[in-house]
Amino acid sequence: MANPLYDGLFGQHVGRDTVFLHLPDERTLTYAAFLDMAAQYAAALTDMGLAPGDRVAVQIAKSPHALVIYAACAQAGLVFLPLNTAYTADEVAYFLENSGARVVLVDSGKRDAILPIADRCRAQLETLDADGTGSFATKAAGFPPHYDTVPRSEDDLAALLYTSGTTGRSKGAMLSQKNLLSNARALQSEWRFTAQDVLLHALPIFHTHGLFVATNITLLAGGQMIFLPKFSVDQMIDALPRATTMMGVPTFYTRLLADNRFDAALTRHMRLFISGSAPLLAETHVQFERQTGHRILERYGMTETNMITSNPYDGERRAGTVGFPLPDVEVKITDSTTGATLPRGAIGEIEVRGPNVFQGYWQMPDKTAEELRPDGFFITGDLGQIDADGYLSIVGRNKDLIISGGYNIYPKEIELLLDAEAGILESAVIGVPHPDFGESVVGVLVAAPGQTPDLDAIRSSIGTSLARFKQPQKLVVLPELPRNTMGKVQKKALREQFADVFA
Ligand code: MCA
Ligand code: AMP
Repeated sequence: MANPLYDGLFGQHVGRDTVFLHLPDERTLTYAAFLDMAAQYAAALTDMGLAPGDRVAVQIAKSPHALVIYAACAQAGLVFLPLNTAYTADEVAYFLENSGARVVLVDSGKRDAILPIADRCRAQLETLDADGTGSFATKAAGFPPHYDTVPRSEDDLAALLYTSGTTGRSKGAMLSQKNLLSNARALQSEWRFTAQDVLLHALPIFHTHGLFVATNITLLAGGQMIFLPKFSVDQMIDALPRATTMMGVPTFYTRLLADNRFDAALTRHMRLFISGSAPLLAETHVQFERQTGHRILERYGMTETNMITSNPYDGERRAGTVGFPLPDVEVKITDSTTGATLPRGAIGEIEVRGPNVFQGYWQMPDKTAEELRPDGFFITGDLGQIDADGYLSIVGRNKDLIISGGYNIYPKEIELLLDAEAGILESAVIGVPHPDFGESVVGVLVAAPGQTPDLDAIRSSIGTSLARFKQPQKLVVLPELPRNTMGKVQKKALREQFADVFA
């Protein structure tokens, strides 16, 4: 029996001496070196007592080694669970408890903070640093670079990716081998990725965008990546002449456009620029074409579904739209209340079905049932409209979600913390327009009777448990929150009131 994901992505379909990663300082990593290391890592994980289906939580800086762990998990039939490096120890504790991860890999700098949590959760902790050193690397170095790939079926779990929720509790999206592989194949073909492509990669690799969309497609094509540790305008401009394609969130593109070195001459040789994870303003699309002569290809996806739609490679890339459903993916627009399918042109809930759609939320059957219909359609929580030519536009959200610089932030999680602070009666967290991040977080507070909240103390208190990117960039105090006749907080009114705070 085979292992579809490992065979599909990492099978020996590329010359072993082909370069896979271009790293800073002109270093390179070949496919052979990458796969040999993956075999050693897989052997080390198996030696630690892990069996197929066990979860491996990973919170390490972006590096080739973080990708090697992903490959090793695929080869050993383990479930890869990547975590945002910005998450605090409190946040990591939840993911370890909820997932029952048997191993957690962290940078050595995080070891002391995470070790007590790992012990409590009975997870084995090992360190792995960006330079490839650490206790796990030492262990792995003791194994030969050969490992008998563990057989798996396409419905077996490949990854568990946590997405925040409207209740404030994160949910683990269970992604099967088929989910990942079918989507990578569809995108590779739609976007024409080949072994000649060199993808400029500056995204984090703990989310779908940088991990599955960018990396899986490159692996399938046998292409190369210029692998930057993080986004920096200078490094991007320096690397662009050696790339053929680039993927990014809208913030990448607005930052590049603000630099006058980013012009038609610098990008003339580029084949494709792709944007996603957050809305690309139509004006950014237009400015991009004016400044470079390229039309950005915008696509739409979610953690639970991988990619759903894409603007066409050939044909019109229509600004303000996310294009057409990918092959084998069905999209319909429904009435949020009744679930009935709406006619073309109507605005409603976007629902999606296909081999890309996840298996459900880890050990949360009720949450799964709320969002995944028995007939296989997943309710995205995004509001959309399909035009006469079949292009989908995302016109709003039916979920209380903020997207800041491509990161999702669920207000409930922050409101629960703010409500618990001294001197606070209640709070409402909203997203308002931000010139760099698209949206940014504002916390609106109401003081408990007779109290004057200490905003600095509140900031530092929530800072211990909440990743920095989720923390409100602004806290304001109001006498009361606007409510409708049913008593529900009117966030729309608050968003209007504070629309200009970051202008
Ligand atoms: C960093 N900071 C942020 C963000 N990023 N604050 C709000 N929103 C953010 N996105 C804060 C830091 O905590 C820090 O705060 C300060 O900004 C500067 O930090 P630094 O690390 O230098 O930030 P940066 O390098 O400028 O990062 C901005 C960024 C990055 C490049 C836009 O956030 C990024 O790479 N975003 C991509 C996210 C992504 O891959 N999303 C895909 C999700 P302080 O100075 O106060 O300490 S997958 C997905 O959505 C679906 C499936 C899809 O369709 O793709
Ligand atoms: P995540 O939970 O990180 O997977 O984020 C998924 C959400 O990102 C979707 O439900 C959308 O709201 C949003 N998203 C992704 N791509 C786009 C896009 N091209 N335009 C607008 N929103 C997008």
